[in-house]
Amino acid sequence: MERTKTNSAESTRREILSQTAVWADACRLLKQNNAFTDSEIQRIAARQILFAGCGSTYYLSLSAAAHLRALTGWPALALPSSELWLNTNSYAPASSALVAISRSGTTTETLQAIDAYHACARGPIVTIQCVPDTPMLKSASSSFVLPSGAEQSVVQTRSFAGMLVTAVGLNFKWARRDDLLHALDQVPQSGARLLDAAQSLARDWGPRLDLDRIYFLGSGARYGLACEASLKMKEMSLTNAEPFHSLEFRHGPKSMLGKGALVVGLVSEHMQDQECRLLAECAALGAQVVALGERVPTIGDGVALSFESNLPDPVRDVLYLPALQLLAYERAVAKGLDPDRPRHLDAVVTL
Ligand code: F1P
Repeated sequence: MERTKTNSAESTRREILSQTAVWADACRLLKQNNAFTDSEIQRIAARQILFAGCGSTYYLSLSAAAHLRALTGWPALALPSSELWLNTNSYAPASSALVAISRSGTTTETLQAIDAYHACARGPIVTIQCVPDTPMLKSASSSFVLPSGAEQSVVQTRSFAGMLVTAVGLNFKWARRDDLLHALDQVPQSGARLLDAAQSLARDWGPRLDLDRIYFLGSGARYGLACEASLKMKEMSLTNAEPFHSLEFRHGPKSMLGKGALVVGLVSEHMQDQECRLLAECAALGAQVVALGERVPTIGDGVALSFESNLPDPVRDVLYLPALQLLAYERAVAKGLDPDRPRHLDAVVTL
């Protein structure tokens, strides 16, 4: 399709397609930063670790907290920065550390949440961000700054993915899982190998404007990614999109299925049977199905993208993102929208 002037969208596309280099930078960054001694980790693990962010970075927090719980069994909780800022006493007292995540490092709610948490002196504050020398650093006991993740676009794509790799790597450091930290180094290469297939899937399914409602299903650490995919679809293509914990979809939302529905399954290896059974039910009720995962079957007359990374499950979550981001991008372009300039949105929310 000839890109008209309004469809320049070059920044978003460039940032999505360059993201595996940012993943590699995140892996290098993790080696430089030795977050916490054994005794500090024991103190942190004893109580709840909070992850906080806004919008995309809140959804990243959801994924990172679920990932840490699955990896270690530690109590980890994700919340919007505004909740920690304005309801500090509901969350801080039971906690032992805060991981604050912000692409810009200047979002008001996240800065206020950090100050509120610091005032409680509950434990160390770790920050993950893409812009150096921002106010977010002043209260941090440890910071992971990923400048190559910075974007011109409003919507987060490579920044989100790079910060996710960083958060996942931090979880491995806390869990003392050097084996998984080492495996994480292979992820950028696996992601680069996937980009062509992800672009092809997005070019086929993004322009399917006959599909007017989209559901993203994911469990565990993939639920936060389903939330992020849903937000990308709203921000870039102005499409009704909703995330659900996979099997929750049967409990009511299934009634929305029919010809105009697209269901995107972020299939987990350990839940594959249950999740693929659900996706098959969705196809039988008239929905189109896109299945993403390590090795996934085509369901109905939909499409499947298998990563075939042969990497351990805990390192693979970032591999879902390129296809999800490109799907929203291609749908926006097909609708004549410019993903570089999403309606009503700014790159940073300051209050
Ligand atoms: C977070 C944010 C998101 C929004 C969009 C732009 O900023 O404003 O709320 O969804 O992705 O970024 P930051 O605190 O991560 O800089």
